[in-house]
Amino acid sequence: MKKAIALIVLIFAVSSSMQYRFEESEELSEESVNQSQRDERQQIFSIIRNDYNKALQIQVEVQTTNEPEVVPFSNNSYVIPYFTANWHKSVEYCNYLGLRLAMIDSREKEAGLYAAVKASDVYSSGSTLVWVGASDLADEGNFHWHGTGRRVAYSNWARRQPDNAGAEHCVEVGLHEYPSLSMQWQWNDRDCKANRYFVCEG
Ligand SMILES: [Ca+2]
Repeated sequence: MKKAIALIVLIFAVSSSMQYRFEESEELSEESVNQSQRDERQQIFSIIRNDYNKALQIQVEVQTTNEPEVVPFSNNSYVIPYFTANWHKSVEYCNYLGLRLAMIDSREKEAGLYAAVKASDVYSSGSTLVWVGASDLADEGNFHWHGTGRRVAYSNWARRQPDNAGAEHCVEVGLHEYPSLSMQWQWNDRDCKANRYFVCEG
């Protein structure tokens, strides 16, 4: 009986002591969260938040660059996606990239654009045509640059172009032999619904 009482007392004492230690440690931890530790926690949360945001950013970038049909070629400020689209879709896609369908406002710029096209995967020595961002959709006969709204001042039309044959309102440039039209790195007005490679610029 005495042994039993002793055991009960012992158990009580041990459990009380554990309880006390537990409470003590709780109290200690409460006390120990001083300002500097709170600041430290805040800093850690902030790092986690930043990393999370960074991770999101990386994910978005990976999603953007991993689209299988797009093999962008970058030269200076040009991006030339490796797929064809009608003129309107080309405008949209350049905008989607945060860019615009390319403008040509000088002989130098035209030479730079052709150099970029020639160095890209879309180039073929027999025929290479790309959309640029000019059209007379809004005002027949008066070509304007979509990206700036400015009238086309500099131009390099192929012979007898623009001819609005049928209904041609968008500007393709490059190298091509049509049955009745020879384009030697020159411009032609063309049906906006035709599919062409295109050049975006930053
Ligand atoms: Ca034409």
